[in-house]
Amino acid sequence: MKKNVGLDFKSFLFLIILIPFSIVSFAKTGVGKLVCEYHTNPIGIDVLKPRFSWQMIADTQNAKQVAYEIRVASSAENLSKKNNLLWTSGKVESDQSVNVAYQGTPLKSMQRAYWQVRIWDNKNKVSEWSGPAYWEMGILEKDNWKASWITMKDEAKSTTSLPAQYYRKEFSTTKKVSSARVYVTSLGLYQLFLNGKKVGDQLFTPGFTSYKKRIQYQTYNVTSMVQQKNAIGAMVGDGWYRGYLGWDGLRAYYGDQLGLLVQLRINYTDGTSETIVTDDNWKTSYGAILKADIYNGEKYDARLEMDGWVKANFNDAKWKPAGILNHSKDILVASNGLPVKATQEIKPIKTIKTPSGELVFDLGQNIVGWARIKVKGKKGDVVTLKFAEVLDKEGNFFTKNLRAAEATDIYTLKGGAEEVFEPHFTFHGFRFIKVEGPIVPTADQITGIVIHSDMKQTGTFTCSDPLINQLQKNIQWGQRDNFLDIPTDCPQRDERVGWTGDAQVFSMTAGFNFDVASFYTKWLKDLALDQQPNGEVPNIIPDMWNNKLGGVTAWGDAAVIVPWTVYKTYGDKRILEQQYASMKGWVEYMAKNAGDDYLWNQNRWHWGDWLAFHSDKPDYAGAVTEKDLIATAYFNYSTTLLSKIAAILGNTADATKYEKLAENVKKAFIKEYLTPNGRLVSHTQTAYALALSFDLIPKDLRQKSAQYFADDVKKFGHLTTGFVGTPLLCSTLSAIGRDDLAFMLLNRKQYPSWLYPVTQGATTIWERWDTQKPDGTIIDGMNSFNHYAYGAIGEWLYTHVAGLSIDPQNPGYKHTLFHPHPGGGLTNANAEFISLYGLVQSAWEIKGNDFIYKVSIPANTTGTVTLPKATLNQVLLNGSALKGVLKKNAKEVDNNVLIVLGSGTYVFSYPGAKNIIEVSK
Ligand code: RAM
Repeated sequence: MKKNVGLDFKSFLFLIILIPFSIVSFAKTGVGKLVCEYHTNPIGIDVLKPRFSWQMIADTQNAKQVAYEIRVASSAENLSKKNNLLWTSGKVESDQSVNVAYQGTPLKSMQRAYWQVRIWDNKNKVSEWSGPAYWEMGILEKDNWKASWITMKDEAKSTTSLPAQYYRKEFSTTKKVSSARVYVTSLGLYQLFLNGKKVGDQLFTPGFTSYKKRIQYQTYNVTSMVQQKNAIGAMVGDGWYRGYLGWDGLRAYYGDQLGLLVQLRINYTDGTSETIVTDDNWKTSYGAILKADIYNGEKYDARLEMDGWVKANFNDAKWKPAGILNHSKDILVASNGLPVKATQEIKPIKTIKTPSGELVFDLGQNIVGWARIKVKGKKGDVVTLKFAEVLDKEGNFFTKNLRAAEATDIYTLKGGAEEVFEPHFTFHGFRFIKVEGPIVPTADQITGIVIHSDMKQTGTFTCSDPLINQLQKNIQWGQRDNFLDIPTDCPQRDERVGWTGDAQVFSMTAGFNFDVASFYTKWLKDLALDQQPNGEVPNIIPDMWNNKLGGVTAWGDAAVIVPWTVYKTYGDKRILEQQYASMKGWVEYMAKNAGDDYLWNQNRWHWGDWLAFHSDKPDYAGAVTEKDLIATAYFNYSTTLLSKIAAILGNTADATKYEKLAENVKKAFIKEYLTPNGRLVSHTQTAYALALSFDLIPKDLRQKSAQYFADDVKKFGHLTTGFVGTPLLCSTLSAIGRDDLAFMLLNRKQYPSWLYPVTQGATTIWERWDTQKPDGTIIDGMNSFNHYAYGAIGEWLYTHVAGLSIDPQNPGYKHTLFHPHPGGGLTNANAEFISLYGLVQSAWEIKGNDFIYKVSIPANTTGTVTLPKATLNQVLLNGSALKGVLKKNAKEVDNNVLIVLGSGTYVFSYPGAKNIIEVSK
């Protein structure tokens, strides 16, 4: 008997060989990449019904999920034993694998839950249960906040920046810690420390929200940091709350007192717990940060450092007791956005002595963040660092475009060993660093630190033209540099605020480049809160200006368009529900303004086609688009979207109401702005791009309007559009069958064009077409080298040039439309996108006379491929003629071949490249 139980050598070998095979065969249908509310294992969230997404893993074509089962428990052990489940979905016949909402027992404050999922595929195979993932709730009930807001009592009032405040408290534990979480926020920006170490790697916490209405707190797992004798402390700087904000030279918009709120919850292995909270037992002091302002920079005196201030047994006799601050805790919300982090380090590529004798380091890339320096010198020696995006025509350091932002960090040495400095509560937008002595670091003692909201890169676009590839890089850098907790217009001057128009026009491109789901979800909450009771959407969000600029066209429309983008890109229906009242408010606001004639044309302020091309030549002056035409066009567009959204949400009454309203606006637009001959009263590229892409031209006149549009592009030979027209320009030309003109605009290298800045060495997108003139002159004042708005061309590169688009009927890449448009002399283009389902790819190449097209469709999704200028008989799949199901699913339409496909990777090829190139010339 015994003998039979043991393994003989042969069977052992057999098993060794067999095991990997069985793993491979399990892997055929599996689940992975579990996320909850777009995050892997998030902690401290306050979404009461969190949503789960997972990826189906399959190595066969046409893989589909036909059912899923989710189970949730309060511990990993319970989950595996199926004990005390918080929720079990049972087997749900559904192909949904994205954003499935939790439906279990209501979740409690600070509760952790573990979940796992398994799926059934369309071949009736059930996967293994996924490994467990988890999420953890934050503080949900108001009375769970035991901590008090504290502040520095009797701080002298000041009209300029004040030093950062330091807070500390010591405490001991006697029992064994099983888990510890700290919940923390501030009025101003904080950095939290426990026993000498910074807690977490997040920066610019608690983030920028509409502070009077909501303030985020962050949750950190500090289990491994708690000791027997502890010191906890925080530095709090002015930040957006109390620092300078906006171009008026004003500060302290949200309050003139900084504050801190910390609640540390320690659970012990014996089942008891303890909570350490901010109260008047904490102590406070100023320290080495003498000034910390986002625009102006940080002044740090290392001689004033208080060694060991966040360690136990520090002598804080000179510190003063903190005061209790009477500030609401009802406005506290969990932080569910994307934390700001330092993501890259960049070394100078050049050390420059400018003609006027300045010592300047060139990072070779316009970044956002700061410089870390290492220096050695005497106590009291000073290093001054200044930041600039460019050198001027003569090669000197140029900061006139920063306007009032001083962007200067000053470090005073404590002396002795090598010292390392990086600032805490400021950021700069820069490529060049000017160093003023007496102490000057060398190039290898300087490092550029890149910071931004930590978005995963989801998209790549490349093609055969290096200049266009550089343009794409610049677009992506522009996004990194301006997605710093909120979508800013620019990161360097005395502005850096959430301009709604910029965000709106760039949102689709943003959603291709990086994962922005939770980033926008957070910002949209502030948009809704800062919206006026009459629905008016302020120009900037968060709006410290209290709507002083009023709600204007194409800017306020962010209320409708940005949620629509999130819905399209991630299939996120909840964002439509959450923002519905806000969207409706904005549309109703326009409707009220427009009145009975449906024209939003009263004499009021609009930015219009902001920063459009202006020419001095009288013949070419026709680039100004009337603002009220834009206003009525956008009124129609947002109303149309609202009607679609109402239908998606099952609100048929609103769907009909807004469809009617949109129709009336369209009729009014036609009557007021379109001649019976298809000409628009503003005979400009922007007007035609708007009217054609928003479907404001009756069918029988489209051809004529399209001709006027094309003629205008030809007349100028370049674009004339601004913030409003530019994002629609190439896509509208493509839509009217004029890829040739769209590519002409894309390929143009002289001003005005997208590639002109690239030829001038730009590493980000410029605010103006002529931010730097061909002769090197730079316009002073409002003129940024890092404004993403014109980068909105990125969407067209993905969707059109490479051919990868979302199907709005099946959003979030559940069904993808693949339709490449080769042209412009390009010989290849490749777009890749990491969707919630997995990698989607659209890549074409011209090889000799052959057109080769590769598509990848992730499991549990489908696609429709359009092969340009092809016939059914020509098309080869992986080198062989189309057959079987594929052949059945293929048809010829308008000289193209259309094929509906299930998941998988497919390589099509066919001759006729010459034909394709010809057509798109
Ligand atoms: C500028 C901003 C922004 C734009 C507004 C109208 O000050 O930088 O880009 O939206 O003006």
